[in-house]
Amino acid sequence: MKTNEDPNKKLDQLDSFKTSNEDQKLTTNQGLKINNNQDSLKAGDRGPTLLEDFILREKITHFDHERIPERIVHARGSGAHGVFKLNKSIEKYTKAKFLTEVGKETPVFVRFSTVAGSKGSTDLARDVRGFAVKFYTEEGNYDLVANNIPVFFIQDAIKFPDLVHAVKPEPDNEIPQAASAHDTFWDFISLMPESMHMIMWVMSDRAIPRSLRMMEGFGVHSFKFINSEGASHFVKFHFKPKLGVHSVAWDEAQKISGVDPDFHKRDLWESIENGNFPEWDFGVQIIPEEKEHDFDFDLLDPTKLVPEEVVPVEIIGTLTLNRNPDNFFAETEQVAFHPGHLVPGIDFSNDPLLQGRLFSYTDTQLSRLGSPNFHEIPINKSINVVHNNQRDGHMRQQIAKGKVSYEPNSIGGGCPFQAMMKEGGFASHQEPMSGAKVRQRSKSFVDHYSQAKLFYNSQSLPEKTHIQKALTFELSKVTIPEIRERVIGQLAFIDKDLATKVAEKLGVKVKKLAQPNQSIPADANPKDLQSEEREPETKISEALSMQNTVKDTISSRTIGFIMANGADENAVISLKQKIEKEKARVQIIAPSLAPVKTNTGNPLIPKHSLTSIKSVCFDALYISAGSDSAKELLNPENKKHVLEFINDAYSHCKAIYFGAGTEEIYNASDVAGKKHEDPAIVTDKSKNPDADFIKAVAAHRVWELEKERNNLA
Ligand code: HDD
Repeated sequence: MKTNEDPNKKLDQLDSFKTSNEDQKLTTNQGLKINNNQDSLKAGDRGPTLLEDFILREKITHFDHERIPERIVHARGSGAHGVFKLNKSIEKYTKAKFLTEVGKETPVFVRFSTVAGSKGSTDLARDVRGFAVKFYTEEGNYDLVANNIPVFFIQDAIKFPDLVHAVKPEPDNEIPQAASAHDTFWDFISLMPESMHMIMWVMSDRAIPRSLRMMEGFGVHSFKFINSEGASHFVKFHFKPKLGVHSVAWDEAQKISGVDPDFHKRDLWESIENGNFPEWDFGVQIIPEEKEHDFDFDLLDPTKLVPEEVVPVEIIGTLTLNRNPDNFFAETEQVAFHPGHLVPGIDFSNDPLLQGRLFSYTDTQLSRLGSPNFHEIPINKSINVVHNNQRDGHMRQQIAKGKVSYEPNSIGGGCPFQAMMKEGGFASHQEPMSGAKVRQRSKSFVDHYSQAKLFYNSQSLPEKTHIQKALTFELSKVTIPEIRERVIGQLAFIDKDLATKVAEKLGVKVKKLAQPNQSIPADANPKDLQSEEREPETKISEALSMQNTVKDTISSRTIGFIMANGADENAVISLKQKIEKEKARVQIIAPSLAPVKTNTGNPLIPKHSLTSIKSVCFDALYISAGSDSAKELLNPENKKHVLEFINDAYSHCKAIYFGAGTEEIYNASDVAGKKHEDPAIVTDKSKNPDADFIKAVAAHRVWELEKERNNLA
C-alpha cells in the first residue's frame, strides 16, 4: 500500500497521468463541454444524421479503434503493482543496485498470464503461467520475464513459432480455445523429444494453480551476474510463494471454467483489495563461471533445471503485491516486457532460446502497441528521465528541447554524455568468444529424458497419478492414433509404468520409438542427435514435488459456510472469528440471498445462493451447526445442491466440517460411507473441532486419500 512513509516513485509518476470524472462535466477530446450526449445531429427530428456532427464522429471513431491486437502468446493476463525489498546484499556477485543495498525498496509491476488462450479465455486452462516482473530501478527498468515452470519446451528460439502454431487453436476451424488437448500440439510434441521434460511439468498439477498467489516463478534461462570487478557468475532466478505452491484438481479446473472463468483474476484482485497482499521470497542459484561444465547437463540448455540439492536457492528479498491497477487497459494490457531490459550487473548467457527472445519482444510491441514510442506509455516509463537523440515516431510524448538530435555535437555541448561504467553506464560483459559460424546444436544438449525422469521420480504417488490422468485426458482428445502411439513411445523413455498406464487407457501398445524423431538437418548424422537413455545424477529433488510445500497457513483461503434459517449463531460466529483471525475469509451460502435468520433471530447475509456458485470455488466447507438449518438444507429443493457441494468437496480431498445437528446431512452425503481415518473430515464429535478444521484447511488437501474418497481400487 502506498503510504507517506513509503515513497514509491513509480506510483507518484503514474499519479500525474490519472484523471477522475468526479464532479466534472462531459467533454469532447478537445475539452469542449458537451450539452447533449443522447442524440445525433439531424436534419429534422426524423431526418438523416448530418456529416457535420463532429461530436458523433469523434465518439464513434474512437470507439471503432478501441481494440489493439492481443498478445500472440500470453494474451490473457492479470496485473498488480508492488514492491521488491532486498533483505540480503549479493554485491559479491552483482553490481545491480537494487540487489546490493539492503532494505532498498524497488517499485514493481507484475503481470501473470496463461499462454495459449485468447484474452477472453478461461483462467483455469491446463497451461504454463507467465510471471513477468518489471522492476522500476533507479538505474532503469529491469524485466524478469518468467514462467511458473523452470524449463521450456524447446531449446532454440527458431522453433518457437512452430511450438506456438501447434498449441494454438487449429487454423482451419479455430478449435480448441485455450487447450493443448488436440492433434496439432501432440503431433509436434511427439516429434520433439526435447519437450518431454516440460511436458511432465505441464501435465502435472503445476499447470492448474489454485491461485496466481500460490505458484512459483522461474527465470528459466541461466543469466549472468557481473560484479563491480567485472567478474561473472551464472545465475538462475526463483520466486517462492510464502503461501506455498498449491493446485486445484483437473475436474475442478473444468468446472471452475464454467462457473467462474475469471477465478484467478478475481482471486488476485480481491486478495489485494482485502489487504491480504501476496508475497514471494526471491532467490538466486549462483554458479561460478569455472563450474559451468560440472553438471550432467548444459547450463545453456533451457530444457534443464539446476536441482536445488546441487545448488541451493539463496533467498535475498521479498516481492509483495499491494495495489491493484486503476485501469486494466492502461496498465495490464499496455505493459510491455522484454528480457533485454537490463541494468548494469545483469547480463545474458548464450542460451539460444534467450538469444532469440531478445529480438522478439521489442518487435512484438511494435505491432501490438503500434509505435517505437511504447516506452513512453505511463506503465512502461522508467522512473528516471530518458535522455537520448531518438526522435519522433507515432504518438511521441516527450518534448525534447533544442536543435541537437545527433552525437557527436558541439552545438549542444556534447550532451547527452555517455556514462562511464562507474557512473552507471551499461557495458556488456566481455566474454571471450571463438568458433566457426555454424547452424547446429551443441552435443551437450542431446539428453532429453534424464530430467523428465528426475521430475517424475520426485513426485508423490497422487502427483504421479494426476500426471497419468492428465496425459490420458489430453491424448484421448487426439484423433490420429499414430500420434498417440508416438507420445506413448516417448513416455516409455521416461517411465515404463507411466507409459503402460496411459497406453492401457488409450488402448494402444507401448512401443519405444526409434530415435530421433525431430526433424533433423539434411546433412546431420541421426546418431549424433540421439538422446541417451541415461539416469540423472540427482535421483530425487524434493523441491520438485508440491507435496513438500508450505502447509501451515489458511491465510487468504475462501471457506464456504452452508446454512439456512435456524443456524446456530454462536457456533457460526465463533468459527468465523477464528478463521478471520488467521486471515482467511468466510462466505455464506444459503438457499437464497435473503438474510438467514439464526437461532437467536439475528440476520446473517449470504454472499451466494446454493445455485449461484459451485463447491469448486471454495477451499473448504463448514456445514453450519443447527438442526433447524440442517432440516431446511435437506428439503427437496435444497438437498441436491447441498449434497453436490459436499460430495464435490469430498471427492476433491478438501476439508469439510459438519457442525452439531447436521448428522442427517452427513449421513446423506458420500462422506457417510468412509471406511478410513480422514483428518480432513471434522464433526462436532472431534476433540477440538474448530482447531482441527483450521489445521485441515491449512494442509490444503488430503490428496493421499483420493483413492479412498473416490472408492477407487
Ligand atoms: Fe515469451 C510474452 C515468458 C520464450 C516471444 N513470454 C511472454 C510473457 C511471458 C513470457 C511471461 C508475457 C509478458 C507479459 O505479461 O506481457 N517466453 C517466456 C519464457 C520463455 C519464453 C519464460 C522461455 C524461457 N517467448 C519465448 C520465445 C519467444 C517469445 C522463445 C520468441 C522467440 N513472448 C514472446 C513474445 C511475447 C511473449 C511474442 C508475446 C507478447 C509479448 O511478448 O510482449 O514476444
